[in-house]
Amino acid sequence: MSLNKETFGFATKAIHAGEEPDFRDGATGDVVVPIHLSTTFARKKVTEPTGGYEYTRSLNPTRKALEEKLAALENANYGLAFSSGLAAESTVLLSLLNPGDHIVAFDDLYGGTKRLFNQVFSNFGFEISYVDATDTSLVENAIKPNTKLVWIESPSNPLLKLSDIKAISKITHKHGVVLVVDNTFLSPYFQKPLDLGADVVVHSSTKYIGGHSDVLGGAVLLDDLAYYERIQYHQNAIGAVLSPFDSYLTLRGVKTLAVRLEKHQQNALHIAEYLSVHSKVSKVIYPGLESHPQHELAKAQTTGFGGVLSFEIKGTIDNAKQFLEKLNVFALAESLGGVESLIELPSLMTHASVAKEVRDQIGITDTLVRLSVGIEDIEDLISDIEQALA
Ligand code: P1T
Repeated sequence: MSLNKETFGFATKAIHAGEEPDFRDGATGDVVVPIHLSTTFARKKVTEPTGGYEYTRSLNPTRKALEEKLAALENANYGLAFSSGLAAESTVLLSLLNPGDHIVAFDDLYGGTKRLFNQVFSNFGFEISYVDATDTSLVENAIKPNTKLVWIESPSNPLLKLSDIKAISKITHKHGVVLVVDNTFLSPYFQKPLDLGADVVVHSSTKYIGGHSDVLGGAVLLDDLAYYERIQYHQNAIGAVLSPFDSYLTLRGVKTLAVRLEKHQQNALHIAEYLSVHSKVSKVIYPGLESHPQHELAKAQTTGFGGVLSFEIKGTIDNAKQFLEKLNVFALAESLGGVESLIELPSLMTHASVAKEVRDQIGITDTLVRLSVGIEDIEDLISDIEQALA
């Protein structure tokens, strides 16, 4: 079977891309790509690696299948799979920047990404400015002669703020700056940043792509050959690669991305509407609600709103803690994007590494709660929230 990446639908690509059965002589025709655990690959001639494979850090058949599948899903020419989202991010930064270069970043980002920028890369001479990227003009105003990269999440973590990817990409292209979009929250099923003008997409594949909270991983997807070669070179040189077994788990998970995300979104919208009229809730943030300030942008640049929502509970941080600890179906845990519902308090958990003044300034209050809505029965999720809020 030969797969035409251009004409197949998303769900077909999620199942088949990168995993065409091998019918060569002596091959078995596996429908599912095998887990190639071998760390090294024998060759008959000194200068001729077998099938291009030498050593698993450089290239592994199971990881390659995943990289091809993820590239097909993001409409990208190239894909690379890493041992975590942060490993993917670090490798992109090390590949595309030099000390002295300046990054313009969205002020609302995953706490671990901010920690990577502020506590690690800033020590090596990288300069970082944070702006509210919901306002495209603030992004342009922050660009300086040494700016090399703009880094955004859309929707952002945990405030679900959107950036206009197409408008920002016009600005970055005008200034010769690389636009990186972290597409973790929507996955390529709901948003394709490369089609909107971004240069590089990164993912924590730990989340929706893996989908089952059992595999840590990251991915980089892009169209530009020169950038791809630089990032691939660094991926091998640094060694932050996804293992063959984790590649297999991710391949297995991503096949159901389309059906999972439809259900995540259906449940999330239901809960967002339920919370919007609850007397103990002061504010609900979900791009699928008309009350979201960027609902129209969400409709224009995405094909769905995702499964994550945040809300503010009335009262104090102790009320918020009590609520979180009373839930039975929602697990009180960091992370998102798995089939099971998770709940957390960003100020004390995922964004605890962001300074309190910064959290206050951007709106991560002590009573802001983030939900990753799973694909359980909606009645059970609502009953759980209802009893805990009561
Ligand atoms: O955890 P890791 O696979 O290294 O990915 C980091 C990362 C990158 N980008 C975004 C948008 C993320 O949300 C994350 C990880 N986030 C969580 C663990 C969390 O609970 O928000």
